Amino acid sequence: MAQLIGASESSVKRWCDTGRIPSTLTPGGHRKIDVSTLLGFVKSSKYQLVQPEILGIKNASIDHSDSEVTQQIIFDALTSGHIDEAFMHTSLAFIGGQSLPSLLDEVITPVFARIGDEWECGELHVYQERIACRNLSQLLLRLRALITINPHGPMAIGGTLSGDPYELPSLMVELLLLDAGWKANFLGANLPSQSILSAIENLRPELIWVSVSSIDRTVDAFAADMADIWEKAHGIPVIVGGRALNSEVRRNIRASVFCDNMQQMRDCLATLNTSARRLMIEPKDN
Ligand code: B12
Repeated sequence: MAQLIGASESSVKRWCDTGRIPSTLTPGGHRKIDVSTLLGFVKSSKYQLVQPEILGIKNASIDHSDSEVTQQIIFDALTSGHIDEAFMHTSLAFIGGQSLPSLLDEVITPVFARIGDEWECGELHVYQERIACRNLSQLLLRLRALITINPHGPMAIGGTLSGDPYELPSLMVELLLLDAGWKANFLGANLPSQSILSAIENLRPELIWVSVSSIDRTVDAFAADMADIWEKAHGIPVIVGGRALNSEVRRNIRASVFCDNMQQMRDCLATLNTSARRLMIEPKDN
């Protein structure tokens, strides 16, 4: 670690011994630091990775500020099941200064659009798409080690409604909210609206998100579920986003705000902190 970040070995040992860097002792008495912990330390300190090749991953020294290059590497790593490599490169881009919304919108989401396109043309097997999805879920969970979690933050809950199996957007929203200081809780995909209503009652969130990638019924039936959520939310912001939100759906459902991507969500959260209750937007025909 000392060589990796250009610090002295005695400093690293001291940080371990004082608990600044969480570590464990091996039976032989060596201090052992988890890679995620190490990357989290670098992200929150003034240190940089001066010799990233020590991490032992392929192409560690590439320019991670070039989204297309990072996309290609993450695409290869995720579809071939190399989760550690995908995690390291995503972390290196994040540590290098790329914001979380930009990383999610401009690197990871295009990787999945490409996975979908290649699957559609038969260039990628279904199993590769499944592996990539599973790996991305793990990667998003592991990225939590690189952000500062506020255990006392306001509660946010969300997920997708029945008929919508898409989990990845909500995992992204959850991570983004955690990074913004919220105590975020992804309830799950494919949830009956009744279950979301129970969660609102039991968990008393201060924000609700609904991701909408696929609607398997009429817009009216979907809008009725959203109206129940809106009513139960009783003034709490309801943020809705996702690929299936075409203009007809938007016209018919109640939401505080519609977001097309993570950057818009981050902007919206910044507004909410100061004026949570002033963001309410009624459907256009009301
Ligand atoms: C993974 C995947 C699946 C997985 C999902 C697994 C899982 N556990 O999540 C499974 C296997 C379920 C699946 C199934 C199907 N899929 Co699919 N799938 C995909 C794929 C490859 C990635 C989707 C994804 O998660 N992307 C990453 C997310 C983060 O990107 P995103 O959805 O664009 O989200 C961004 C914004 O929309 C926004 N956002 C989204 N939600 C929210 C919420 C909030 C609050 C906010 C603020 C923002 C926000 O922010 C995100 C970041 O910018 C896409 C390809 C693609 N273009 O995305 C195809 C794709 C969507 N699938 C497709 C198809 C055809 C299907 C199936 C019909 C296949 C089949 N024959 O069974 C089924 C339909 C299932 C259903 N009921 O709808 C097509 C859809 C074509 C179309 N025109 O509708 C696509 C486009 C692939 C393709 N190129 O053909 N799929």
